[in-house]
Amino acid sequence: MDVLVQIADHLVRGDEDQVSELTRQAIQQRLPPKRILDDGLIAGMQRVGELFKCHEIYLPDVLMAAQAMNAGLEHLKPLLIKEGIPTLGKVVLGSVQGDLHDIGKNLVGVLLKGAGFEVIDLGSDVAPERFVEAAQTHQAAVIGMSALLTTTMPVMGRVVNLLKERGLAGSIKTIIGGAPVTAKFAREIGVDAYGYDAASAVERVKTLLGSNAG
Ligand code: B1M
Repeated sequence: MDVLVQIADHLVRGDEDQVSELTRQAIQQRLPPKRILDDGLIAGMQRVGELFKCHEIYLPDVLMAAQAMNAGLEHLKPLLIKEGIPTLGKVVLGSVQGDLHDIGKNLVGVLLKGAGFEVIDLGSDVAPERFVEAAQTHQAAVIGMSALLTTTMPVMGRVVNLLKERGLAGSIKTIIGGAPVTAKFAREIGVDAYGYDAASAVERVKTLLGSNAG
């Protein structure tokens, strides 16, 4: 069986050791890291989401799948980061308040670092004030926010409002993403950019900083 199909299958079963070993094998077979990520790990996690939604698996299973995903990601991270060029700018990154999902946010961080950005990762469950204060302290050009729950998406708007209240909306740019987040929602709350996936987030941040310089 194809190694990527096996990675996805073992991820669904939450088998951390197998996912780790198979990811290592896929790298040894010289499969492109992006393919291992998309067609192995992310494909498996997608299926986990579907099974969870229709109550065929439960929260502990999802947690085990997340651990298996992280085990695979550990092998891929160095390849995705490659040799980052010295910093293109600083990005403060986090999952918004109330949201503990961090796998997608971590991937965005890995690819941003790989593209040469310095990433200040605030982790998950990050309050609006923390985003804004960290961006000021680190003199970051961009705040990146991730949300996986429809209930936590409104926190993103609170960060935008806080930046406006403090007169920072022009100098600190914002980008959002996460499974339930859409370009329409991004426009509605007035962020500067929306990233559909981790790779497009990097492109958007580059554009944001390019337009900043101009
Ligand atoms: Co939860 N969960 N979860 N969960 N979980 C979802 C999100 C859900 C859709 C599952 C479902 O019902 N089908 C559902 C949300 C429903 C909704 O709001 N509409 C859900 C729920 C309900 C919950 C709980 C409430 C369950 C409960 O307790 N009853 C609970 C909430 C906890 C909390 O946050 N307060 C919960 C808990 C958990 C775990 C802790 C068990 C675990 C998270 C572990 C962790 O992250 N450390 C978990 C997981 C793993 C999932 C699913 C299965 C997978 C998420 C994931 O990691 N995907 C998820 C179902 C799904 O999304 N299919 C689900 C892989 C990841 C690479 O993709 O994060 O989308 P993603 O990131 C992508 C893009 O979205 C984008 O790039 C990434 C790479 O391409 N992106 C950005 C992400 N952030 C970005 C930021 C950017 C730009 C792009 O710019 C800054």
